[in-house]
Amino acid sequence: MQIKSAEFVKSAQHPDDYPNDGRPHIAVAGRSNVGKSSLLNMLVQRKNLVKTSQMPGKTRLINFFLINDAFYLVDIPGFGYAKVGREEKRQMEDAIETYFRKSGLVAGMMYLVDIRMPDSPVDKEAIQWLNDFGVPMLVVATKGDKLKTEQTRKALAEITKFHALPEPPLVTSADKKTGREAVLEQLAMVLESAASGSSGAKG
Ligand SMILES: Nc1nc2c(ncn2[C@@H]2O[C@H](COP(=O)(O)OP(=O)(O)OP(=O)(O)O)[C@@H](O)[C@H]2O)c(=O)[nH]1
Ligand SMILES: [Mg+2]
Repeated sequence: MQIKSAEFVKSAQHPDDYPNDGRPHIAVAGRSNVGKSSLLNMLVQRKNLVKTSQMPGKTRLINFFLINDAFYLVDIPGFGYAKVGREEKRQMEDAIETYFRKSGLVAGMMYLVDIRMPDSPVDKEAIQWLNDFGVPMLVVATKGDKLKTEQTRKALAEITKFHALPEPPLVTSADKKTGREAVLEQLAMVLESAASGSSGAKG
């Protein structure tokens, strides 16, 4: 898949404000600070389309980006940010759940895991919770530049086992700009199966 255009559409908190124009959504979720915004920028080859944070937990709203005038990439607030209060956490989870459960909007999701945290309980809980929404999930490892080849091999095996994934995650690095083609290829497949009406591989 080629990225020909990418534009920020809006930030939204209320389900009524989510884009609902028939174009499919691909949601990007993961722990706070895992590199969601950085990966999105890498995918669309723009330095600052999506704001990245020095301060984790900055992205509190759901942010929608229109790609190729054809589908939305959606930056979901990060999970597990310690400084979010209980009430705010509940509100964010409600917003995310409503988003995923709004029928037909979300064709697929990418769940990002930091390659240096192969067995994070926050990820485990989030992946199980998100899987219940019945949207096809692609797990992608971020910050691949942080590990050497042998460590990477070990980490991938551990992530696959810990989260009981059907296959090892793709490895990306927003710093080194690697893994882009493989991720886009997978997204194209998800979009294709959504367009052809089959909901793709469940879970
Ligand atoms: N070395 C390295 N650092 C990365 C990579 N991707 C992101 N980072 C760094 O990780 C930090 C968080 O990146 P973001 O892209 O803002 O992460 P996020 O998941 O969007 O964070 P929140 O929106 O706060 O949940 C920043 O300091 C990035 O520069 C990567 O591939 N390699
Ligand atoms: Mg972010």
